[in-house]
Amino acid sequence: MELLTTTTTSLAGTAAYIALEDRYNAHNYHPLPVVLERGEGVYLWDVEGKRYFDFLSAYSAVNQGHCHPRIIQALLNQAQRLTLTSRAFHNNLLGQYAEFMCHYFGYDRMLPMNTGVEAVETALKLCRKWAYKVKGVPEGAAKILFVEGNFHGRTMSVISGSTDPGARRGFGPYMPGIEVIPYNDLEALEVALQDPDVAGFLVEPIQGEAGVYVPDADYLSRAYALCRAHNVLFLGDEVQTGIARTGRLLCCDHFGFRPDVLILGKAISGGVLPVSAVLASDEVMGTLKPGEHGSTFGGNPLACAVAMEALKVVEDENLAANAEKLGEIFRTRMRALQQNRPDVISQVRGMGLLNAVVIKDTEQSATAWNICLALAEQGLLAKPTHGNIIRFAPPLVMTESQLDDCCTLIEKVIHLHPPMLG
Ligand code: IF1
Repeated sequence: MELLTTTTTSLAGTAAYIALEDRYNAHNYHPLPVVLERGEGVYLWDVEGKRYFDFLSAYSAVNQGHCHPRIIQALLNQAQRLTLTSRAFHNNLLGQYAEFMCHYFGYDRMLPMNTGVEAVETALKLCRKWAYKVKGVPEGAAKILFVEGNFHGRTMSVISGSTDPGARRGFGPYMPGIEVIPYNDLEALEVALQDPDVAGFLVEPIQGEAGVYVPDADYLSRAYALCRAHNVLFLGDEVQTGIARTGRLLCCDHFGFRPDVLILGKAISGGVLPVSAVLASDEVMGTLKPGEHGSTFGGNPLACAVAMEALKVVEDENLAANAEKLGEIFRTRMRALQQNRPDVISQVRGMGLLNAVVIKDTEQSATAWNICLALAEQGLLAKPTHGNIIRFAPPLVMTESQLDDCCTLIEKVIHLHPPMLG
């Protein structure tokens, strides 16, 4: 592994791109100072031709690897035929896609949307409709449980249930009918479920943005059983944990159940274009009548073609099994590194190839950020979340040899880190 260094000339190129974005784009992110222009498989190249291993995968949207040839070919073929009709008319792919999705994930019906948060909003609306038309909750009184530390997107409804000040502050007034309970706490859930107006329980199987928090082994299955016992819909947000990321097709598969309402996004399309979906039973999906919900691009032929190919790739290339195998190797290497440098690393956690290394510092410290800068210098891209937690989530097509090289890079950067006191 040759040591990759940023030459002085690249600063001019990179800096110019960053300056242009800084001048004209909203400052709603704080990216690493890297300007990317090409991706292929597990690799990204910046504008100076420097190559990186991608350990963020666009927040788990590029599970199949960047620009997967089969997915790109599906995009190109369909793009030259028909991209969008709106749902005012039928198109020849939506029925095939809906059938494919229902068989692939094991549900009666699918509702196609575009972004992950639109799918979450769709699930919330379905849950309320179901509450009034099936469960018998008085109109306007339905409650939906969220958990502390959640992340479900950036719209007003979901930030109304957020406990992250940065995601929520200054956007009031908030959506009513949302109750937040502690995560990974069955007692708190059981108490909340005593309220007959509770219609749904929204949860990520693993909390990604919060810092890859994996709940107790029996939390999700027992939470599901409690929801069933109280006639409450379990709304599983698998936007980030789904599509083989955690070592099974769905993270809930590790725990032996399927959510009443399954929420998917990101890697459904392999990161090629925004595709999301909600899957549920006839009873739940049947509460929606024509004209009550939709979107301009939801279920467009281009998305249908791309998503079917992207999901076939997941199956054909055994990406879940690969994620399971490589995830074990990664956590073993990182835990050995933690033993070696307990002053720098306080914890390693995750499932499959959704992992986090917690840096032994405060959320406000720049240590994790500086480690990510050093990793970028070495040709590996990762980014901290909530200050001191570095998320490591490469595309699921990574080989064992590539993962070995990446672990060596991470070990090198941590070993070079000065001793941390305290
Ligand atoms: C950002 C991370 C954040 C999600 C889950 C729904 C959505 C997401 C579990 C909404 C989106 C993205 C959004 C992006 C950064 C990234 C993210 F966790 F993946 F890292 F923010 F938490 N449910 N996650 O993770 O999907 O509407 O974005 O398609 O907003 O900063 P979306």
